Amino acid sequence: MDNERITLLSAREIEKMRQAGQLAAQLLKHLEPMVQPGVSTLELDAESERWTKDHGATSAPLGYHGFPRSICTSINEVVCHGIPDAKQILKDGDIINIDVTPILDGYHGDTSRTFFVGEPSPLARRLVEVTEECMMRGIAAVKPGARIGDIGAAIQTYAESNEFSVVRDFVGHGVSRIFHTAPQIPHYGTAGKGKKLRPGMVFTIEPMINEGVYEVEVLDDGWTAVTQDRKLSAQFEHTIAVTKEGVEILTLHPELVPA
Ligand code: EYL
Ligand code: CO
Repeated sequence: MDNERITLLSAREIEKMRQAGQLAAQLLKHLEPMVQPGVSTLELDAESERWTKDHGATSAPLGYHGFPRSICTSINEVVCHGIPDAKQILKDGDIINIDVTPILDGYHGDTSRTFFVGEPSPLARRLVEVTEECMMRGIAAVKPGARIGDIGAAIQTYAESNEFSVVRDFVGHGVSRIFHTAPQIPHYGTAGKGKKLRPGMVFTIEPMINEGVYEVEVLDDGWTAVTQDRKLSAQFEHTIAVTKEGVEILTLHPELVPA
C-alpha cells in the first residue's frame, strides 16, 4: 500500500465525495439520540442500515472482508471493529464509537464519533475530548506541501502530552470509489517525513487514543480489536480533501462546525 500511487480526485469527484460525506455526517446525527442506556448495538446497526437504504445508499462495512454488519460499534476497551450484537446493551457511563461508511453513487463517506452513554467518568470524558482534539489537530496539519508525517506528529504530540497513547496497528487511509486505498495515514510519526500532500488527495484521519498502553489484541471473533490492558480507547474520524487553500472536511456536519 505504501508504494501505491496516490490518486488525485477531480473537482467533480470531490463533489461526489462531499455528497457521500455529508450523508455519513447526517447518519451519525440521526443515530445520536438513540445512544442511551438500554439500547443494543444491533438496534443501532438496524437503524443505520434502514436509514442508509432509505437515502439511496449502501453500507460499505457490510460484507467487507466478510464483516457481518453495516456499522462498527466499539464500546469502552474496544479500539475498533466492534460487531453490533443484540446481547450488547449500552449502559450508563459507557463510551461508544459508531463508525459509518455509506456508499452514495459509488463514493464512500467514512466518519465516526465517540458518544457518551448517560454520564461518563471524568477520565472517560477527558479521553474522548482529547481524542477529538487529536483528530482536529491532525486535520489542521493538512495543506499542500505539508507531509504525511506532520499529521501523525501533531496527533501524537497532543495525545502523549495528555498522558494517553496512540494506537499503531490501524491507520487512516485513502478513500474514494475504493473504501481503503493509498495513502496510509499513521496517527503517530515525525514532522517533515513521508509523502508530500497535494490538492485532490482524499483520505481519512481517524486516531484511536488509549488510556493505557497502545497495544491492541483481536478477540476470537476475528474482528473486535481491544486494548491489551483492557483500559479505555476512543476514536474520531473524518474524511478530508486536500485543497489549494488547505483542507476541507467532507464529513463535517453543518451543526458541528468548530468555532
Ligand atoms: C471491516 C475488515 C478487519 C473498517 C475500516 C469496517 C474489520 C476488521 C477487516 C477499516 C478496516 C470498517 O476504515 C475503517 N473504518 O473507518 N476495516 C473495516 N471494517 C473490517
Ligand atoms: Co476509515
